[in-house]
Amino acid sequence: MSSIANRHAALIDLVGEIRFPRDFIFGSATAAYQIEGAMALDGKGESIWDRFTRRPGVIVDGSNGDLACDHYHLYPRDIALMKEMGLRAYRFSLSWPRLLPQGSGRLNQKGAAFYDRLIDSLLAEGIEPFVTLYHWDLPQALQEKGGWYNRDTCMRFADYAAQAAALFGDRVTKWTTLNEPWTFCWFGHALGEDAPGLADGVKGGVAASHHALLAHGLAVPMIRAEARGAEVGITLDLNVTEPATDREEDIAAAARFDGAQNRWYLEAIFRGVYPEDMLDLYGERYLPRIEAEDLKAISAPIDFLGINNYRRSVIKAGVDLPPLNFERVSPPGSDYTPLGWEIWPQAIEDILIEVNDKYKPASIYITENGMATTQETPDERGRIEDFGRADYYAGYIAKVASAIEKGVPVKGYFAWTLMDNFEWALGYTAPFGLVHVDFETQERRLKLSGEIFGRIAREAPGR
Ligand code: PSG
Repeated sequence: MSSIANRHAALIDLVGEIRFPRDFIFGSATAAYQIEGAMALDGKGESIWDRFTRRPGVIVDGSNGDLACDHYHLYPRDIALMKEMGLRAYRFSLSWPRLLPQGSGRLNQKGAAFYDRLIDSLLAEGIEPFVTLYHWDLPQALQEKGGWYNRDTCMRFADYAAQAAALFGDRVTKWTTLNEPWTFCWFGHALGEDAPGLADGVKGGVAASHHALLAHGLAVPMIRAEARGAEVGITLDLNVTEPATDREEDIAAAARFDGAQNRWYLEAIFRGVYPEDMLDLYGERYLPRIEAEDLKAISAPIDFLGINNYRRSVIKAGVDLPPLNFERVSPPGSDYTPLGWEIWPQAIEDILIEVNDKYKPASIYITENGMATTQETPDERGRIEDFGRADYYAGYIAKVASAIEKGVPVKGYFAWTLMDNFEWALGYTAPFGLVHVDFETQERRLKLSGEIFGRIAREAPGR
């Protein structure tokens, strides 16, 4: 046997041992700005990503999401690919400025009609829609009024959530308010690497985070009121966080990083408090105005927690983002993706167990997990043999199964991502797809990882 055939056989053996409960749901995930294109079509308003990508030098390949995967037109092809893999659910986001071009006020009927077509086509194929309301494309009109620094954005978000729930709640039962508040608040407002491109340090990250959480909390009851039987949740990117050494200053730095990335959101949502150590650390210098009733709203009960997980965080004391003063460490001896993200499947089981032990969410979905490669081109047989990604999925999914066996109520798993797409500041240089996209021709092609993931999705539940 050739070594490729050997690797293939080893993968099939590994996949053949993965078992899930019969009702476990496998799906794929995307986000509006990363795939839709149709940037200014049919009345869509401008988003902060439309604006940000026009700044010279911020996107590594100078690209943007103007066309992306042209999913706005090619969605039937994309649904056919999900069907071919045997996926039972699809997590996608609604573009707020496609529905409400100014962020509030007049509804754009043509935008709503697009999501009607998408949702109806999914349901016709037996694929359950999981809707995310905010995957980072804030209407530019709201940014002009302060965006996530302005408490009014929280009310605008709750109104938008209510309108979306009224439009689609007759067919959609799974609703997620925000995708990864930590990422868009900190990368967009503290570091300036994502839209809206503000480099305001910790003060910016914390202010945006508080308002994003408040927006979530205000939206939860609105969605329930408009969409009968809705199940509502939020997606957080959570990483187990470990100190690089057992030196006291590294342990303290890891606790600060864990406080900023994980506990700030988890404690607020599940316990209605911000962590004491973080309030002390931030103090008046870095904290926004927090009203007495904010944390009550933020801790509105949710039906599920979405977890995005890619890696663990290994942290030592450093100089990044004072007063967090940390540095991320890449442990020697591990394998890394081309983005430098450690491949450490145990991390997904560890975070599931930790979150379940501490916060007891009613149920959990893995809403994203996956890996980037460098750009891939089909081989002479026209195939993309992305063994690295296929191994990654088999390894991580086996650890999710292990968490379930230990009692963690994980109900579904979504691969990031259905197809190669616009990877934010990395443009089109970091493909994450189960499906290859040729951006010259918009041709789609299932990769080996898509075949393997499809096999897991079809065969592992109920094995
Ligand atoms: C997730 C994890 C890290 C950075 C960024 C993200 N990390 O471990 O350093 S963003 C997240 C997002 C989605 C992206 C995807 C891959 O929700 O839109 O395309 O992950 O970066």
